[in-house]
Amino acid sequence: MATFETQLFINNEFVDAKSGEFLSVYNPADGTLVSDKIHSAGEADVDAAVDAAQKAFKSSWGRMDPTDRAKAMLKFADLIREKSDELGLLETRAMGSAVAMQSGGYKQGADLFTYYAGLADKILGEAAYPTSTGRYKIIQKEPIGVCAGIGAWNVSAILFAWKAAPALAAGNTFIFKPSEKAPLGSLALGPLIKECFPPGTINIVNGGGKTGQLLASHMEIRQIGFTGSTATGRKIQEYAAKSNLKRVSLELGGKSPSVIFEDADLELAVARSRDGILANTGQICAMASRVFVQESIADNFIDLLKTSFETVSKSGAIGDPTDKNTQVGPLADKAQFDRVMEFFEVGKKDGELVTGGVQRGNVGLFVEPTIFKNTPGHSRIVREEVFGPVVTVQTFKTEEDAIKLANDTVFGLSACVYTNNINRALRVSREIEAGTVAINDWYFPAPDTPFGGVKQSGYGREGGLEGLNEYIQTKTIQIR
Ligand code: TXE
Repeated sequence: MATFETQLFINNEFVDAKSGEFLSVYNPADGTLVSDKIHSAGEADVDAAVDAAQKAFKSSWGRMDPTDRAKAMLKFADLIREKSDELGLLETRAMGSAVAMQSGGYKQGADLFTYYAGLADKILGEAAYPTSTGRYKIIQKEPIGVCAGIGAWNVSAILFAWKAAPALAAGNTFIFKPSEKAPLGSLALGPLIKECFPPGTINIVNGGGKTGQLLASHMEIRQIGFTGSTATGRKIQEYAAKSNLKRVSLELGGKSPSVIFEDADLELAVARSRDGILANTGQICAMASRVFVQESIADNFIDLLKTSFETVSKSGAIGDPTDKNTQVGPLADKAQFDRVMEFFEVGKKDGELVTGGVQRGNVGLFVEPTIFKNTPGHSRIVREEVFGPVVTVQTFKTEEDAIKLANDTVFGLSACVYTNNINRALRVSREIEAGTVAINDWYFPAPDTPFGGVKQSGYGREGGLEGLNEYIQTKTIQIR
């Protein structure tokens, strides 16, 4: 395995953390230490990153012609695309998900830079004709300044690009803190950043919650985009409120429903449910972890899903995540593994185990794909995000019941609806409280459309034109 970067990337250079603190990363596939020398940013380091980003905003990137900004972003996108396999492997090594998934994440990250590069020179304002007051009005769209992003560990590339690409397209500069569980891929972007952007345009600071708090509380950071748990999202909002009231966008957890009607194509519903549940070992925020199936087809559906999980389990698709053919790797780290194991016990106590519910083998943090049925709505396994290859299946009688069950959650990130009746599909999509809905499929975000949640899944949107608006502020100028 090639070597990897461990320092902070500030002002286009790799530098030691002044804090003198380090993080450790273990490979969840076999428990070996990847590194205990990942530099962790303290206050002076975060200040240095903000200072570099501030200078780039005031002198280089922030003043650059938008067409040139677009060219730099397109070059960056191409470099990421070229290196996506290598970058994906670094993610896999730290957090264990299948390399095909993580390389795909970098390809989508590259696509996000391509998409937002196309918008960089199309950010236009408006003007209003003179009125009786004789005032001519200009509505100007401006960048905000230094923006920051804090990422979770599940698909770092997309979480980074969702924030950095629109921020840069609008002329802002950026600081990213990857998760302490998966810093290697983000750090490997350093040389690519240096090749494309003026110093200070994108800075990468590693660290855990303390570093995240420093960013969210910083007086000179004007916007922060966060992906992670709801508990941490609340804190980010609090830090912003207690510091400089910086703008905040939050993409938090989910407990997304999948509603399967008796008129659905059953084989398709089973196959797409399986793929959505097992992708990234179930560690995807939009994953539909609460399945609701119409009573008349419930037994049949559960049997088929069980068979399809067991087929995956026996097929060799679960295993060494660095193998390109592996579909399911281990869970990200010991904390995530313990969390999933705890939920297995909750499911067994409150419901009925259909398949899985145990660790897989005794090397690494692997678990078997798991289904529970007859879990009551009040059970923690139905209410809380597990973030593993685990689903609960409940039944419903009518469309009305299905909608009620689907909305019986504090979250609202995503939903799936399986039916061959387009009127029903659209009716149910309208009633479901979620930021995204997939019909006859599992939901995976695309660069050109907004992604984000309602209720306690957060606010703000990433991707698409709406994603750009998070990084733009409006100024009205009147001329008399
Ligand atoms: O998340 P955290 P964790 C859910 C999922 C998972 C659980 C815990 O259910 O099991 O959250 O995961 C940074 N101030 N999701 O512990 O703690 C932290 O360093 C500022 C769903 O990894 O929220 C990391 O960079 N930052 C989710 C990021 O926040 C802080 C994806 C996320 O960490 C901080 C991940 C603080 N006080 C987990 N404390 C999704 N939406 O996809 C931590 N951080």
